[in-house]
Amino acid sequence: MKPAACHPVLADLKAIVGEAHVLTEGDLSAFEVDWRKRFRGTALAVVRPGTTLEVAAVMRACAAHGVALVPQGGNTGLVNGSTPDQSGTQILLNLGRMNRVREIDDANLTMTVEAGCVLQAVQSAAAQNNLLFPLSLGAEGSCTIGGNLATNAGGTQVLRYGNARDLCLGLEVVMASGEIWSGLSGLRKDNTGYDLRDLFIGSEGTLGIITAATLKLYPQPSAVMTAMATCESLERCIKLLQLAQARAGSALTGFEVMNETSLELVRKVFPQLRHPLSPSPWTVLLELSDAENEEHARALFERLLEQALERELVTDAAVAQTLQQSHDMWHLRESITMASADAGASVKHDIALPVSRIPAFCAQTDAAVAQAFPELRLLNFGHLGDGNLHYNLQLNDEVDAADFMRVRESALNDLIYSAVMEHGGSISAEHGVGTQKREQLALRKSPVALKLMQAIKDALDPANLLNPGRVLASRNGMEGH
Ligand code: FAD
Ligand code: 2HG
Ligand code: ZN
Repeated sequence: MKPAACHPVLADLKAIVGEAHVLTEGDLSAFEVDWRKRFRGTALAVVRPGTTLEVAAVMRACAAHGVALVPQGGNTGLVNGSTPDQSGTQILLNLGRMNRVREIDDANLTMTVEAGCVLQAVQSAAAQNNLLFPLSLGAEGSCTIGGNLATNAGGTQVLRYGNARDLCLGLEVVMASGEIWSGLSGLRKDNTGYDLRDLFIGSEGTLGIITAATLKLYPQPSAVMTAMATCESLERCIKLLQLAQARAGSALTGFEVMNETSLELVRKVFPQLRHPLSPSPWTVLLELSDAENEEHARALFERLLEQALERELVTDAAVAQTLQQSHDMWHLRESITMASADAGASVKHDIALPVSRIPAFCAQTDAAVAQAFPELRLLNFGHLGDGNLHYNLQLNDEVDAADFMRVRESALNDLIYSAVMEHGGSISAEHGVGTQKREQLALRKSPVALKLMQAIKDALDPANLLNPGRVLASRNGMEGH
């Protein structure tokens, strides 16, 4: 039993959600350890509510006892936002039991789902109605829609459909007071005052607990085709992107890049995966979605790649001929994060830059990192079409990871984030801030922006009970690690 297992809030919580859904004993590591296994917290209890009313009652009980609460969906976040700190005083509120699809309105092209619905289940529910919910990311088998909205997740379809924020029309949120804001509107237009929905999206559990969402759906495209191409330089990848956008317009639904070091690691860790093209400095994965038919999409792809070859933008290209080949191509791209985790420690930077500045940023930063940190390997990959790179540095086996993180990580982050700011970028394109980028955010965001953010936090969560120490530093000593 945990030392704090007799805390008076626990009796209240058991009365609200039932004893079976207040976990204090046994192996709680699936909830208490983050996906990357970098942070191990200790919760006062893991609480698993089944309804919005239960969430509201849990929140009120925590508020009455002055107990802080960490909302959690699938625990796939990459910035240490979804696990408790080490104090043993925080309630871990896991939304996983709230996984019902409440409504699908095919005429309005919307669906309303509970926050704990796994993203893949949301996609499947839409597909069963011959509709598309386009949000798509490597963690879709375990991340939840609540977590996706709380982090404003991006993924591989942003180019065409936008990120999680663009795919959400309404929210239901439990406030720090325990009140419920019922904003589950399916309206595409509503100008009645401040946009409360957008306040909660991307707030990483620090302003309210998302319990349900109304999401935008789209007609299923008749054909989706995938291709891979190799390029000698990032400049050529960008020229290929411009060509693809000019030729395919909104039919271009994905444009991902991978440097050779990323794919080399995938080859090493997952030798069974098929690579359609030979190693090259850069490999691009393109996806076209077509409203007409497969022949149309294939012809468009073939013309596009022929032109790219003629203009020497690409050195080689392959269009997937079967669904299996298409899955194999995506599998390579989606395996980089797993391969990196398998190979050991890394320092991640999920940065955004104007696409036009990416070559200059990389030329400058690659050289500076290679000089100052010769022991690191650069895995540079990501959503080039969105100007979002995963500029990750993999530690090699000879480096003591704990030592590196303690002594050198912040100098590495400073180097990279200074260059990001110099080139007009952002230190987080999609994973968010959590505790991992909290200090950097305080350095890089304008004082006015930080003051506004703090004012919003103070207004919505005056006692600092919701995910304290995430995004913004705590002002009452409650820290998140
Ligand atoms: P969690 O990890 O449980 O939580 C994330 C944050 O949201 C925490 O701050 C938590 O407190 C808060 N939160 C969770 N649920 C709620 C709720 N109901 N109400 C309020 N706050 C809540 N991200 C991308 O953007 N694009 C990608 O392509 C991408 N790919 C990934 C691939 C892999 C293999 C992995 C492991 C992660 C990836 N991620 C990606 C990162 C991650 O942000 C997403 O997986 C996802 O959005 C997190 O959802 P989750 O349910 O796991 O949230
Ligand atoms: C992706 O695009 C995810 O695959 C994860 O955002 C990136 O591993 C990473 O840093
Ligand atoms: Zn990503």
